[in-house]
Amino acid sequence: LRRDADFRRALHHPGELFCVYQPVYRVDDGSLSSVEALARWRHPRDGILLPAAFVPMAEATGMVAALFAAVLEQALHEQRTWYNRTGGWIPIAVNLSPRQLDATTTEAVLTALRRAGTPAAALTLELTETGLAEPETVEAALGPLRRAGVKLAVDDFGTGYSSMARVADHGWDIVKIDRTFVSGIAADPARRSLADAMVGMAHALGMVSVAEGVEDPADMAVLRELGCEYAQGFLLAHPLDATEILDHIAAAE
Ligand code: G
Ligand code: G
Ligand code: NA
Ligand code: MN
Repeated sequence: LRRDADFRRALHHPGELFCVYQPVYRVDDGSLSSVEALARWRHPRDGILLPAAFVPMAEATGMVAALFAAVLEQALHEQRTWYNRTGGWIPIAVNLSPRQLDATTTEAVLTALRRAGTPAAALTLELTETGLAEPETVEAALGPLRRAGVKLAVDDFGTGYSSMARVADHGWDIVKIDRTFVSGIAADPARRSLADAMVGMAHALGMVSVAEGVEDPADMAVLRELGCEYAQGFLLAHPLDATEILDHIAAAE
């Protein structure tokens, strides 16, 4: 309970809640493709906290939409800074909680894009596969955003209980293959077959795939053979702060 009073206060303290950005790369040529915004909380006493230490509490106490709004605003602001420096929009992904699939979120996203002057296609929303449980709810909240051009990604694919067909029905764009299905694919033929099937299903349904949690160069080589388009993971880059992302972009130019 102390945590949730602290969090309520943090929502009004610029700087306590901030984002780090983990790059996503193209598998074929290794170029930067996009970045994912990951929330962090610089707690005044306890130091920097990871989402596991505050997202469930924010969900349980009705503060997850406010967290999302804070993350989205900062992410779009940084993205604008990168645009001003490079002249290109770097697509940015923001995580959504299944607890905020409502009209407030729909409006918050449309308003934030309009205010920031960001093209809708430069924003991706990530929702974990377990968040897809109620198709009508997902469609009502996210359908208008998809039609406006926002990209939708199913996160941690393979860990939930929704089928690929359901993802396809929603017209989602991106499947992020959970790291438990990526790690060890070079060493284990059964795991490789599973990853191959997941990438193949994504393609058959008109989606692209992102492998999460890539830590091993041998696994990366297999992803290339499987035709997985994008990869993210500690082998390629850890989450970086906004300034480091800019250096990263500059170095790639
Ligand atoms: O780096 P990491 O510990 O940040 O992320 C852990 C998990 O927290 C990931 O599953 C990620 O999707 C989730 N997460 C990160 N940032 C946010 C956020 O702003 N909102 C929500 N709902 N989840 C987030
Ligand atoms: O579910 P979400 O995928 O968005 O989770 C992102 C989380 O995974 C973050 O906590 C991030 O720090 C972590 N992460 C990113 N890349 C790797 C990796 O290569 N290995 C491991 N173990 N974790 C990773
Ligand atoms: Na995510
Ligand atoms: Mn994920």
